[in-house]
Amino acid sequence: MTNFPKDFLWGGAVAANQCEGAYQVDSKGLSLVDILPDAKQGRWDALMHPKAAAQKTYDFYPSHESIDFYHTYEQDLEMMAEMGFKVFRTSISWPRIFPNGDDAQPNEAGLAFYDKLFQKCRDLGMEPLVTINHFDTPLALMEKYNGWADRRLIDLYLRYCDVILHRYHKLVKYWLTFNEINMILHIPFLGGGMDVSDLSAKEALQTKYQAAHHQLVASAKAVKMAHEIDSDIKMGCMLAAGEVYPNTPAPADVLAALQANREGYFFIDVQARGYYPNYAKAFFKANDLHIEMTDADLAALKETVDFVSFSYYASRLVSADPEVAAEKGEANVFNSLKNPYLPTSSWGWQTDGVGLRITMNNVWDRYQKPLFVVENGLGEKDELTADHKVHDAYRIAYLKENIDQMGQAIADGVVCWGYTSWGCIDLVSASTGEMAKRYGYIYVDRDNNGQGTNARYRKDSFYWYKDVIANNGVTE
Ligand code: BGP
Repeated sequence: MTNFPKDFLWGGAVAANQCEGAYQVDSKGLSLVDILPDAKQGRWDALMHPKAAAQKTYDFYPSHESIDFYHTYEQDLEMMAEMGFKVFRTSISWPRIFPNGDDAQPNEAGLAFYDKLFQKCRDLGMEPLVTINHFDTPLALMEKYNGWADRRLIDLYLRYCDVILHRYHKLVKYWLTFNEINMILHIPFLGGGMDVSDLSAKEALQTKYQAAHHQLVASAKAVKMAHEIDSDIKMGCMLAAGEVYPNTPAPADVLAALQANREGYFFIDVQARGYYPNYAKAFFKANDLHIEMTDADLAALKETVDFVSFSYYASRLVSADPEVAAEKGEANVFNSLKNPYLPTSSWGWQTDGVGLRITMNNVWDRYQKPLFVVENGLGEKDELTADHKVHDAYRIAYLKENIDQMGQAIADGVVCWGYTSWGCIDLVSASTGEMAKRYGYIYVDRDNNGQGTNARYRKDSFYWYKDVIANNGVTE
């Protein structure tokens, strides 16, 4: 028995900067991630200190070449179609279209690549689901404007949107304006293309929320633009989600969890409801933040998204007690406390399928807009056997638990359009810059140092997911 509707969109997700490689091919400009150091440093460490990172030189940087999807996309998409994908999520690389972000004309070679990519998806019966900005703002916009801290990024982003929406609207129906928009508060370099490392804590907070406002206005205006270009287009927002639990039933801990959840919901409250929530205004006041917003901005925000998408990997845990809170030990960017009821992955992420059901119910209850689970999965080290197999029972167990809980959420009454598990083909990790942290159903023979044949092999999870799709979500 399946809980999933018959037109449920099953598929997988990648992002341009983590799979395409070809980082300077066909006049592509540099993006933020192109200057980060290699796997050994840990990308998030570098992201906190971009200037330090930029001073280093490396022989090989994984995302420069990645898995070379720019040249292998046809055969890779064919393997995804073999699994039965109905949807394929990827992003457009902004610096392929506007190499410097503010060029007079778009780069035709970059546009031509996505013509072919999206057409190939269509030919294989897959809906492309396209993220407009996934962690790869053109580097030149950081150097010239300090990224989204500057209001002018709104119009530059909208010019880019205007070009790609006009060009691809016949091929692409589903769009996301920004990947994990709330990440701008945690990793401002990656999320906002800006350096706040020299600022005081208060100035940094002010800058991050001002930049967030610029992204929210840009997102709302992009939604309006898309609807005007083609009324069939569905525009979504995208949150790095994961329910935050209180460490104990102490009311202070419950309140701390509520506040931590709001830090992410703040963005979606604006994008799905069309106005700033009162608690955000109270937060700005309490922290003496003065966010410049014009009447025209507030009017623009009224254009809301058609659906709400999110990534979900794990739940989180907070405490109001500063001594307990100091014990945080997770590798996750959110710095969660350790939850003794949950297993921990090799990278310290605490996996929690029930947390997906809780998150889906809460997001649905809050917005009453269709959901799309656009990232979920387990990053692990895989071993390729001599006969080119990968026995990834751990990944199957994770996905089974999460897909079953997603089905339970749908049985609870949540409306969900689809599911694209993350990194359906192995690619470079966003947080660590490694190839070794793998999520795929398809193994790619390339390591952190660029060694390997770059050949593709089907993991055990490939055949498992193919059956899940064929049986519309039955995981037995
Ligand atoms: C999300 C990003 C993705 C992706 C994923 C897994 O935050 O949207 O780009 O990489 O996390 O994270 P990681 O690659 O760090 O394991």
